[in-house]
Amino acid sequence: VPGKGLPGPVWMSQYACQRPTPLTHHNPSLTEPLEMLAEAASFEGSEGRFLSFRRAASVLKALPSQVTALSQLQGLPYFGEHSYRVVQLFTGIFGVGVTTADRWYREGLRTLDSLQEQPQRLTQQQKAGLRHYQDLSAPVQRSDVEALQQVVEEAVGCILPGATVTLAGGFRRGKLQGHDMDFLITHPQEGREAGLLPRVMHSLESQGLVLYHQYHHGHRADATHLSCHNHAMGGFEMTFCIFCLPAPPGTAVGGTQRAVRADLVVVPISQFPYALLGWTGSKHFQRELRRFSRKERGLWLNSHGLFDPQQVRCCPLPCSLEMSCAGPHLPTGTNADAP
Ligand code: 8DG
Ligand code: MN
Ligand code: MN
Repeated sequence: VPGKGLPGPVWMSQYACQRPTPLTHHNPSLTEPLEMLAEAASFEGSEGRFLSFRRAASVLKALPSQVTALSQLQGLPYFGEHSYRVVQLFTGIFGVGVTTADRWYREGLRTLDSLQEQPQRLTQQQKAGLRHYQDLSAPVQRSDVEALQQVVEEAVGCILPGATVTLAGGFRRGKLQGHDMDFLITHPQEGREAGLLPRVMHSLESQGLVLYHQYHHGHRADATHLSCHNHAMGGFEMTFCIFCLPAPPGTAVGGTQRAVRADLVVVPISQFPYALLGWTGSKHFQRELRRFSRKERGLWLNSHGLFDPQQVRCCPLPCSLEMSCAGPHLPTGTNADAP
């Protein structure tokens, strides 16, 4: 029984159906914002966070008095550890998205060690991500970009003279650091770029620079098909890599090597302007640009082209890029949306 001071923690069932939920209660100033957070999480499609906020609000409604100190929340269901921190830890692993991180959390996993003990849960990509977790959590620097661009350009130039390597992603928007580097590879003659990537990767591997890479075949014939579905994943030949680079001089690990993430994408020259725009980001800017194109201009934009839906016959009928691409309406200089 609480004394004269603040009421102590109370015991409460974790099930709302086993406790009173009065219509008027003592904590609306806390439950209302929690319910707003629940609603926001729900709009974002985050069912887990929606339930956590909703349940926390419900618990507060059952309390016999107003909460005035954090200590009163101790031991209450849904006021312990929040999943956010763990989900953030897990999504920091290359190859782990929010859905996977949230599932692991719900299955009771909390640490990187606990994941390491269960390798059967992990894809090859996630294993590589976990192996290089520490290196990959340090930002990529401009000096890394220059070092990698140089070796990629050399490999590309040897295999296909005239082919070019263009930096995209956050660094093209002027960011000084990033989580990876994004390079687009093309050749001024349409079609010459086909099949280039495996040979480039083989060359880089033979130099001992590749720690991991996951090759994706392109879907060249399907460029307009992609527009119909507004694919986030492009249909280009590409690879998501982890490279081994000398650590930038002057850092704690200066002189030694470290792992860095890079995406290499091979693009036919006819789609290059759209690919450069799309891969320059930011993700938000691209989403907005595509929304603007669709809503205000009635055109579908993606990393392959700008399409007029009136002229595109959607799948399953194949259609050529030439007849449905609305043409080079876009400026090749892109807007920056650097954070
Ligand atoms: P960061 O690496 O510094 O974190 O920032 P960023 O460079 O803006 O982010 P990013 O994740 O490397 O993505 C760069 C752009 O590439 C982004 O606008 C989305 C775009 N992009 C495509 N297709 C694909 C794809 O298949 N996978 C990924 N990850 N990004 C793609 O156009
Ligand atoms: Mn990037
Ligand atoms: Mn990237």
